[in-house]
Amino acid sequence: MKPVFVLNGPNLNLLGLREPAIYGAATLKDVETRCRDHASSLGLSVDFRQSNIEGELVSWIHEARDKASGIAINAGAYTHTSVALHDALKAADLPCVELHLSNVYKREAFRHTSLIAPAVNGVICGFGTESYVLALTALHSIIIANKKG
Ligand code: CA2
Repeated sequence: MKPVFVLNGPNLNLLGLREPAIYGAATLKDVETRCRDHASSLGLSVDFRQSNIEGELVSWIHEARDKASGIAINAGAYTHTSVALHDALKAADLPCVELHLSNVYKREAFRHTSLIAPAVNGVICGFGTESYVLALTALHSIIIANKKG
């Protein structure tokens, strides 16, 4: 099976290095390891990437159309601003799950709006690193259901 793309947006390279009270102590490398372990327990593989550049994330979503079986995306702050990511996810025509480490609804009002949520199957937020694990489980369920249907 093609890998699941796990895409991470701006500033997530700083995970574990700053603001542990909000985002926890795990580094992005720790998150990647957790994703790889969980994916392999589900029989999936992951292609794990991070970029601070909106256009690079758009290009990776385009790449996923041919090379991935689904997308789990923490688009970081672009979640709240990016029509380009919305359009790319819609065009990807793949199972997609949006995820966030923090509960964005307990935070500033500008984080309460997601421009990408209408372009994905579902949204997971507020569970720290576990949000990635839950997103992979959800993607796996959608992929299996699509195969049966
Ligand atoms: O909770 C999440 O996962 C977010 O996607 C994280 C974004 C934020 O803009 C979203 O509203 C919610 C920010 C990622 C920045 O991560 C940092 C990690 C450590 C230090 C500074 C930033």
